[in-house]
Amino acid sequence: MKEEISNILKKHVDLFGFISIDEYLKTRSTYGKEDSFSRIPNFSKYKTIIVLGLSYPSKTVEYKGKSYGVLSRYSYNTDYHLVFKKVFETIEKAFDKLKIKSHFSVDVSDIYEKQAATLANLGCIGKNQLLINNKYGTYLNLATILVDIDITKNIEVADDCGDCTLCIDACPSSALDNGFDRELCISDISQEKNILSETEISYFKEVIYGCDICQQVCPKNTGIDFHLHEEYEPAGFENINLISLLDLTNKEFKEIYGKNASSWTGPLVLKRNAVCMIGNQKLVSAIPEIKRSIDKYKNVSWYNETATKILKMLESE
Ligand code: B12
Ligand code: SF4
Ligand code: SF4
Repeated sequence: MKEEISNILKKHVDLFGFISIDEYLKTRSTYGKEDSFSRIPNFSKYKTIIVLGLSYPSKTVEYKGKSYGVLSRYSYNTDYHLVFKKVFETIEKAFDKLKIKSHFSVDVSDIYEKQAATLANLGCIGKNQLLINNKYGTYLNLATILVDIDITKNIEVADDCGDCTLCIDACPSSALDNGFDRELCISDISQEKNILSETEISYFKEVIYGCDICQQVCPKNTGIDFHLHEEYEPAGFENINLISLLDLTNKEFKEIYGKNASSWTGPLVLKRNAVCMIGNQKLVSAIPEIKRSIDKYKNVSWYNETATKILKMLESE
């Protein structure tokens, strides 16, 4: 059965591994984690976690320069949740034929995908906090399928970081200095609906959403650039004109970015980030657009207060 399952998975994902739910739960409890798994119906009937990986290219598009903001690499085209969903629908049909019951999840599950992946011997978690696989490096998106049969795991040895500290040294916000501080991570700052401090505003130089620096400096990613999925190739909207973005209506935003990973948090977060970049790039000519947006979103304090700070910065130029 393991071979039949592996043959199905090979056709649809780049990477997969197996870990028994018992081992996952035992390891998890050593970290004091006692989640209820309430979001997974009939959790107790499942026996194995299959961890799936889809690789995405590392090659970035050229940054268009002043008055543009570029997306981080994983969000160049189709949201990986949608890509995985499609893959899973096909796998589920094949599993059904084998009478295997399965439950798929990506991101929102109670399963910590990176940790499940390490237990399935797919790699190690680097000091950049990401799963590093020997073949694909860190340029992977992960998901899991629970199945109601036992499958033994493969034995493979993963390298660890050794003495390297390149990602810690390169992180602009020192988020990796003591393990990981989520609130300092620029990727988090670029996705959360918060009023940004001057230091946080200063991080928005070229990249408008997400952050790839700790992947780009990682020697485990050297020479790794797999182009295996059309959905992860540049879609043509990675370089975003900052002023045009401010003028987009919600409907127009949805039409362009609706299926993109950057859109899950809504257009206003991206617009707030655009205003930060306009401030850092000293685009004084954008003052009227910023004023219009402050007026339009006057009831959204996290947007308004951040944009007002930047407006003052620009007006004093
Ligand atoms: C929330 C989230 C974020 C947040 C916080 C990330 C973080 N490191 O905590 C933010 C927005 C910052 C973020 C950023 C990014 N993310 Co993110 N993120 C997630 C998400 C949805 C949940 C992670 C989480 O909060 N876990 C809960 C917390 C409590 O876990 P924790 O911090 O690891 O710590 C606890 C556990 O690890 C536990 N523990 C420790 N050891 C063990 C062992 C076992 C067995 C168990 C069970 C538990 C356990 O104890 C710790 C303390 O309580 C995952 C998907 C998922 N479901 O796993 C993707 C995920 C980790 N992100 C991913 C990616 C790609 C990114 C970015 C690169 C995106 C970008 N370009 O901007 C950046 C990278 C930032 C970085 N250096 O980590 C990928 C990682 C792929 C990979 N190769 O590893 C994932 C897996 C998404 C996916 N489905 O592909 N992310
Ligand atoms: S994603 Fe960026 S800010 Fe976050 S830890 Fe990595 S380098 Fe630092
Ligand atoms: S840059 Fe170095 S320390 Fe950081 S994850 Fe890569 S190998 Fe590990």
